[in-house]
Amino acid sequence: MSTRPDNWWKSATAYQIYPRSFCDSNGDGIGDIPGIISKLDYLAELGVGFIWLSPVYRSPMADNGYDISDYQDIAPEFGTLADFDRLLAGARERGIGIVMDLVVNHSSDEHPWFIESRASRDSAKRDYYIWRDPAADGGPPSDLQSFFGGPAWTLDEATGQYYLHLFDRKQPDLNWENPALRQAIWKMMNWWLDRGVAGFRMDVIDLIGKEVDKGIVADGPRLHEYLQEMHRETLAGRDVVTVGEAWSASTDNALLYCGRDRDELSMVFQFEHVTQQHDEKLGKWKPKPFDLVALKRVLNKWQAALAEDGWNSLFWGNHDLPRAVSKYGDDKVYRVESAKMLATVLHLMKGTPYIYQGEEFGMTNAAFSDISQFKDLETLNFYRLQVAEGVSPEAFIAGANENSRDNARTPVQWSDAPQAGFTTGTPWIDINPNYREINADQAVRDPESIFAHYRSLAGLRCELPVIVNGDYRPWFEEHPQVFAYSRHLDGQTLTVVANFSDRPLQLDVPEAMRAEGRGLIANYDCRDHIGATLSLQPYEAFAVLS
Ligand code: ISL
Ligand code: CA
Repeated sequence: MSTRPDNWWKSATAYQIYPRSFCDSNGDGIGDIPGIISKLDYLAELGVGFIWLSPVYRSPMADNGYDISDYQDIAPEFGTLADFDRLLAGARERGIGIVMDLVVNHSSDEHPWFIESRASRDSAKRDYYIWRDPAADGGPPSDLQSFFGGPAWTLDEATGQYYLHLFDRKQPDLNWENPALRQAIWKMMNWWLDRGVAGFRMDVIDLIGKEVDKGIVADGPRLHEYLQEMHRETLAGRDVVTVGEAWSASTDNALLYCGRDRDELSMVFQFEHVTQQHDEKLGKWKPKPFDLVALKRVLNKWQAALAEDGWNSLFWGNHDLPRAVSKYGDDKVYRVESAKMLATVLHLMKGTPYIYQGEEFGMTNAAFSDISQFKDLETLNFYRLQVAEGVSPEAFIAGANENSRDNARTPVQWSDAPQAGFTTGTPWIDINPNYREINADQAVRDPESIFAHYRSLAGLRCELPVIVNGDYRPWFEEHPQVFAYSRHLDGQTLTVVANFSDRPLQLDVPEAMRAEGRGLIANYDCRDHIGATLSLQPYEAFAVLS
């Protein structure tokens, strides 16, 4: 790694792999590590700098690997440690780093730590987890709810205490207040770092400082103390990238995680642009109509907040979110145009862009018709809860087809072959029938494809420092259809203009925004100047360097 430039992850384009749905090498219907290895050339061609690999550890798979029973082994359905080492080596040969998913807010209930912890009240590892006595009436210690629905406490009959699980009952929360637990985590992290991984994406990391007796879950008082200890004990002196998943991160506290003198993380995933679209009561199951002005307000605010210090992560989608083109674009008439527009707008902002598998050729939401097609425990739990409260199954499925996590989890559509070339067997979750038109094979061969567009963007990042380091200035902040901004560095200006709608439009361009120079990228005809007026086609987007 010593040949890499300083802060290599700032000019890199990241790519997320959700292994279960990526590529199946042995016909069992489940994606695996040899499948990933077989696609490394594809990822190199796309221009990926590092892969965020969703969990591949040994796991009972209650939450598809976000429930780990052995942090230092690979799940047999995904392969072996030897396969993993081959993946690391193959990626390294192509200049690609592998970033592991660090899931340490909780483990699986099948982890030996939890098995020992629950064995008796005075077990040596009792305190690795969060146990509390029942309330006076025998019920849960508090009314804290799990993010997956239902109480966050489950009674262990044998020892008569409740354990905390902010997610599924098969995901007991680890007790970060215990120094021995923290030491065990540092040891495990160093083991992976010594093996050669390029860093960590840290699952729900803003929850580790919780003070559960005070009802404080996210952004707890000891969070940053733990992250600094983690840095000291594992990351310091290593040239790695870290990104913390932090739903509670705001522009007020972001620099606590990634400020230059903090010695914590490289960046966080913040979700304000996602949650601002959710209903106050029913959350993501009842999304609000899309509001571009509100979306821009959030993204522009983050660009401003981390302008001088810290670093942004940029993403439209991940394995928990709907498909970008379905959520923010038009996945029917203007699928290609809008997918390219979304990539252009996102990848030319300041920060590290993350592509979620399949996004690079415009995969769409799942459009399931029956609840039996959904596999995600979160969706299935909320279905039960909400239907019991009177929501009709049809209404719930309509919401789930917009926002369920399964939208992102249908298998990657590699080709128009049977099962989309994902598997020779029966896939663990239904493949989107649109794979005959929408697939990687087609996209790689077509010079005008969404894939080609993403590849150009990744190339431009490496070529032009203004994309990586330039200042950010928004334009047309209150315009309901236009997303525009410029970037500035050393006398160069990069201007990005996008029509975020399916209607053509006419714009009067302020003097200071006009530009003349080199057309960098476009999804319609190339443009090398921005004059006093602009007319934009549906979802048109382009960038000019002047
Ligand atoms: O997807 C969500 C938003 O509705 C949350 O329910 C989600 O669980 C949250 O984003 C936290 O996500 C992370 O931790 C979970 C795991 O299920 C997710 O896949 C992971 O990204 C528990 O480990
Ligand atoms: Ca397999």
